Amino acid sequence: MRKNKLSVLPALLLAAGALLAGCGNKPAAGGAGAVDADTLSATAVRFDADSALAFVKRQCDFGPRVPDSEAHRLCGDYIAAKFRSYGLVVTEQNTTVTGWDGKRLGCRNIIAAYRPELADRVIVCAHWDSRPWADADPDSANHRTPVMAANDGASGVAVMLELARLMRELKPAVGVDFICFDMEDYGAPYWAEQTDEGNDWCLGSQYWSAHPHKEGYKARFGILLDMVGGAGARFCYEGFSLQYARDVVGKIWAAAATAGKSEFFPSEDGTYAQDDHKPMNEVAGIPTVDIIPFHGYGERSFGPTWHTVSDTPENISTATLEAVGQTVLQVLSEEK
Ligand code: AHN
Ligand code: ZN
Repeated sequence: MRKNKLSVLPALLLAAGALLAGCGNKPAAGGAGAVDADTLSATAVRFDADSALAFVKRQCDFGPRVPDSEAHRLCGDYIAAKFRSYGLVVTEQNTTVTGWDGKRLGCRNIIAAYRPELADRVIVCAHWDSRPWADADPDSANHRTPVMAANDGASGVAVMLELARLMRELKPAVGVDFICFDMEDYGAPYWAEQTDEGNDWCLGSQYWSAHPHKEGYKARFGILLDMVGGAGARFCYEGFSLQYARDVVGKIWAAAATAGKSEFFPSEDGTYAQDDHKPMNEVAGIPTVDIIPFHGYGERSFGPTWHTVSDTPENISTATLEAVGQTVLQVLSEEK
């Protein structure tokens, strides 16, 4: 049986309210920091999903960005240069980590700051590495083939690059740190005989959370973008996000409503994801929400292309990129 660190159980811990309501929790309506969508106006700044799609393709043109590969090095250079071209200040963290397989590998986090001089900051983040093993592919002959990671990697970075391009137009009142985490997806494949409680995933964010790029670093909250370009994606409430950052969930889903994107952001519970937001919440203490698709409980919870060789640019939807990008723009426009 394949190991899956995804909990396939319904969100039992969150069930009290859900049972009463008969369906998912609705923190946007009832949470402590609930925001009334009707009282806020939609930003006039438009997220350009064609531009974001071009950023997805550009990353994939390097090939799968697996650790310790030339594609990984060159794509990291590309991402850093692109953020700099939009006037952001780029800091890199380069360290060495040990993978589940005992390999010592270079780990490179790339942080791009919009207005680094401001004390009030918001984080937008995503992982930029590709999984070296397509171990959820329907064809077992592909299980040791790298994932192209158009959705599971490039999509989050692409949305961040497009947001960075729009910063001079949006002019948010807060500073924004775009963090590209390395080695999220180096978790042990099912054939590895190890039980590391899931600590073999999210290596870059574990490192950053224990060693932020600036002394005494603080942020109001974080938004993690994971697989934000899949066709048919619906972004439901992720369990750890509700547990650690319920008010931020309310803020984001209300912003989605203001932006007219509620079809992509239904007020429903999803599942728990062992993702980069976990160390950000638990170790760095920054309330951070995971925007991650929910395609129902089970093996294909994150969508049909997850950890398969079909995670390619042809399967990216500009409608999904736009829904997420416009929603995050809306959130940033509302921070005062
Ligand atoms: C699981 O919870 C199995 N995965 C969420 C982290 C992840 C892997 N995101 C992308 N790939
Ligand atoms: Zn993955």
